[in-house]
Formats: sequence, C-alpha cells, structure tokens
Amino acid sequence: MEEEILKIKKEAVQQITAATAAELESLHIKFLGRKSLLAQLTARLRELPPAQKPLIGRLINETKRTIEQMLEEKSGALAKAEGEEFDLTLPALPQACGSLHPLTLVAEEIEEVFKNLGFVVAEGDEIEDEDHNFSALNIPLEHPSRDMFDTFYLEEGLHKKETQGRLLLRSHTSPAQIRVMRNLRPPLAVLVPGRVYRPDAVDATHSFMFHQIEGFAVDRDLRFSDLKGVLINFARKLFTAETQLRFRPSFFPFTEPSAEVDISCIICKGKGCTVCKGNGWLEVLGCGMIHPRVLQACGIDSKKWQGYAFGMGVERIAMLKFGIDDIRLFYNNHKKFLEQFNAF
Ligand code: FA5
Ligand code: MG
Repeated sequence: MEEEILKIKKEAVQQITAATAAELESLHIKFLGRKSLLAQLTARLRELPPAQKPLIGRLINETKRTIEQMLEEKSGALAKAEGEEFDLTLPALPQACGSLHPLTLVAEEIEEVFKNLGFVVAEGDEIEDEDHNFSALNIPLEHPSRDMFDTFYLEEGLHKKETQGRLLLRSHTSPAQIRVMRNLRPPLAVLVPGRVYRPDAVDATHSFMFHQIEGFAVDRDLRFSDLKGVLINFARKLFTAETQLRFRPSFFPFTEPSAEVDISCIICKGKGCTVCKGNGWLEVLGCGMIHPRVLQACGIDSKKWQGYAFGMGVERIAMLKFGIDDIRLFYNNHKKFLEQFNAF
C-alpha cells in the first residue's frame, strides 16, 4: 500500500506542475475527491494488520495535505502569471530620449568657435578663496562686490577685513585667469566655462546661479583691436553676419581699458522687450586688456607681455540664440521647454 501511495503522490506532482488553470479543478477531484484513489485506500485501511494501520493512515493524510498545498500554490502562481501576461503584438511604448540642455548646447558651440582660433579649454574651481576671486584680480578690499551682500561666503568671520583667505562661491570665472597664469607661461589662449554664484535678485535676465565663459590670451603685442576681432568673429559665428555688437566703455579692476559688450536684441529685433528691457540691446559680456597688476600677481612680466580677457554670460547668449524671454526657464526642468532642443 505504501508503494501505491507514493505512486499517487508522484503522479499528482507531475500533473499539477504541468496543469493549466482550467485543469486544476478536475485534478482536485481526481486526487482528493470522494472517489479518488486515496479515498479508496483509506477505505481499505480496515483490511490491514493493526500494527500497520496508524503508519499507513498517517502517510495517506500527509499525502493529501501535500497535494492540497500543491494545488493551492499552483492556482496562486497561475493567477499571478495571468495578471502579468502581456500582448507581444502590441506596438512598443515610445522611449523618451533625453538631449543636451540648451545651456550645454550653446556653451559647446561657443567653445567650438574659440577652439578654432587656437584657444584651449580649462576648468576652474567653483569654491574659491578671496585671493583668487578678488585680490589677485586687483579688486581692492573696499570694493562693493566683496561685500557679503554681493558674494556667497562659505565661512564664518565675514567682517575680518584683514583675512585674505575666506572661502566663497566664485562670483565670476575670472579667478580661473589667476589659476592658469600662475601655472602656465605665455603665450596663452584659454577658455574657462563654468557656474558662478551671486546673491542677485532674480528676474527675467538675472539668476543667483548662472554660467560664464571666461576667455583670455596673453602674448607679445596684443591689442584691444585683437580683442574686438575675436569677439566680433564670435558674434557673427554664433548668430548672423548682420549681428550688431556695441562696445560700451566700462570699468573692471582687472582690465584697463575695459568695456561691456551688448548684442542687438534678436528677440524683438531691437524694438524693445522684457529681455532687452526696452532698449534693443542685451549686455552679454565684460572685457578689456588684462591689467598689468594682474599679470604681475601671476609672475608674468607686464613689460614683455600683454593680455586681453572677456567673461560672457552663457544664459544671455542662449536667450538671444533661441529666442527665450525668461532666464528661469533654463532651471525649472519643464519637459515641454527642454524637448524643444531635441533637434539641435
Ligand atoms: C564679470 O563678471 C567680469 N568677470 C567679466 C570680465 C571678464 C570682464 C574678463 C573683463 C575681463 P559682469 O559682472 O558684468 O562681469 O558679468 C559678466 C556677464 O555675466 C554679464 O555681461 C551678463 O551677461 C552675465 N551676468 C551677470 N550677472 C548675471 C546674473 N545675475 N544672471 C545671469 N547672467 C548674469
Ligand atoms: Mg556687467
């Protein structure tokens, strides 16, 4: 009898394993029903010698329990599989494909223009110290940009004027000039893209974090006309041959003479809008001839070498390039906005 029971169990295992949902019910009747083989064996227990009865009885009960459990598990597994069943003939879901951010696209395009002129690309540090961000750039201690209202400082002791080494989030990319010029000897032509930080009030053209690209060259006999030449070439390459540049005399402690450069507003074609604040021009960069004191602070003989430098706002240029009328659109990660740059 023991053998018969094991045979039934083996058969049950095979059939339940291979069963479909529809077959489970009949297998339940076949193995556990009133007319099942196990039920018949139970009826024959009487015929057994008394010593064997409890043993075989227990084996039958255990087998019933095992089969019952297997049927339950199988039915659960089949129900779950049905829920996950999918139609292979359905068309695939479209995959959303990312693309480069408009600021990255514009920065790369600007880099390309200057690389073609022989500039190399370097990287500066976003956390700077006062020496690189200000002092070595000839920005005196009393200059308003060093005020804590105009710069994000990272450490305590903001009012100790005698310390030179407070840490800060760089407020422009110009400290990279110092880092490069203290490490490499001229002739140099270098481009440094990166993020900068200022506690500016946010509006359509200002953000507290934005991107600049610093560019500078140091060589013998460099003149302001060389600077004008590379900037006009840059504007014509990035925009159109008709793009107007306006050089406004300005002041930076680290350049002399200095200028700020405006580009004719491409958004309103000079008619006046929120981007150009109604005057038809948008300031995109500051520039000038590197101040002799800056060269000297880097151990470069200012009698032998001259340099020019410029620092452009990447957001402003991207706004003009793509006709974007609010700088905040670059940062809020709206898919509808970003998707428009897939084609570029
Ligand atoms: C500077 O930062 C100088 N370091 C530029 C420079 C470099 C001058 C080398 C001479 C030689 P300025 O603060 O003007 O200058 O900023 C440069 C450009 O950054 C501006 O023309 C503008 O395009 C952009 N910019 C300035 N502030 C913001 C802001 N809050 N949000 C977005 N763009 C800004
Ligand atoms: Mg300015």
